[in-house]
Amino acid sequence: MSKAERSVFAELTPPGRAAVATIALEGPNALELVAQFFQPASGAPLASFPIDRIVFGRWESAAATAPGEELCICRTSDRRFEIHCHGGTAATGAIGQALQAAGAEQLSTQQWIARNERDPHRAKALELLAEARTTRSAAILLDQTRGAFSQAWGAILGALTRGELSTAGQQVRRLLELAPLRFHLTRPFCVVLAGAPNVGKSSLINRLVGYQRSIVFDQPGTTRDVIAATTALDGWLVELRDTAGLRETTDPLEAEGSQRALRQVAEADLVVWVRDATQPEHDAGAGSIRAAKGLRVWNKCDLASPPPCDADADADAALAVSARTGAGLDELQRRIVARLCPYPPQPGEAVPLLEQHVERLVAIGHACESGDAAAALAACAALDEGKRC
Ligand SMILES: Nc1nc2c(ncn2[C@@H]2O[C@H](COP(=O)(O)OP(=O)(O)OP(=O)(O)O)[C@@H](O)[C@H]2O)c(=O)[nH]1
Ligand SMILES: [Mg+2]
Repeated sequence: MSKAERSVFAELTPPGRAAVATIALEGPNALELVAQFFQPASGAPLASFPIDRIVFGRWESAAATAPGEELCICRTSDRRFEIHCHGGTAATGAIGQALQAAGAEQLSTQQWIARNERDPHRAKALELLAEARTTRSAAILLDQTRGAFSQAWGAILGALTRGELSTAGQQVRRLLELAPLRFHLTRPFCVVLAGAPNVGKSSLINRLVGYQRSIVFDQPGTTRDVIAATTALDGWLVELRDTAGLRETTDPLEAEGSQRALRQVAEADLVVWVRDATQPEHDAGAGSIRAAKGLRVWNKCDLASPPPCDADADADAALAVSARTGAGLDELQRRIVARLCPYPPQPGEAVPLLEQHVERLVAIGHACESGDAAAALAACAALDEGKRC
């Protein structure tokens, strides 16, 4: 059989531990390929089942471990099957080996998506979906695979065609507000805990992730290096980074720890600036880095009340917490999420995933702001091109 006529297959689920894995198979001899290895439990021949019927049975091949793999198969079209087997690598590996030995070609998930999906936004969403680690990210990406972006674009084009520039501009602004999320649907936000030594940074990290990730000790200077732990806060992936306490020091090792902490502060999406309510006068001399991206926290509030007011009148009110009792921790999580993602997408809402779409949306937005309807329509048409290319 020539290469052009070969059946192809790919794993649609990501590698790794999971309850279920799915392999898709497509091609002119897909039915014969599957029928070679799969026996329906009912004993009826595979070809006798109608399209879209889920069939339970056993996969027997030389590569499969005796007595074979029990699985479900669904023939989704004349030329196409989905094979749903146990997760992990053993079952998918054995099925893949059997299909390859019988002449099918294995594709990567990306190759499979590129072959089956022409809309680049939907293709990107499918690609990211395989890497989604929270149900929230998966739900947002599923909305994108179901055409959320095409609908949003259609609404913008409709508004422009009717001469409603301000409506179109508003819709574009909302899409651009959500666009930064494209970096965080599969990759975590970076949240750094910083502050003077011994204020309870490591204790707070441990509380937030729910296990003893960082060493806690009643001596300043315990944490020397950057310690990271990934968790999900309200469905958003967040990497929490514990850092060395910041203070003036002549100890070269501690000074290096402080430098590393400051580098983390500069790179963070958000800094949680921790102070000790029992020693409100200690600010580590680092007030200058309590920048706009900082959330301010008074820890050890089980021992002392936080000072009634703070010098930074323009910043958010500092939050009182206790890593020891857990008081204020729910509110801290809520504030972290509110700062990272203040206007989360609603169910079904579009989130731009591709750089070229973001660039074109910026162009439409500029044209709308300057009242240039022709330029806005032209940029919208260019977006349509990009959407279909
Ligand atoms: N009472 C009380 N003690 C706390 C609280 N948080 C931390 N501690 C104690 O404070 C001490 C220092 O805690 P750490 O979490 O190690 O402080 P740190 O900021 O990471 O310290 P460095 O790594 O040295 O910068 C430990 O003895 C903790 O048990 C709290 O909320 N209440
Ligand atoms: Mg520490």
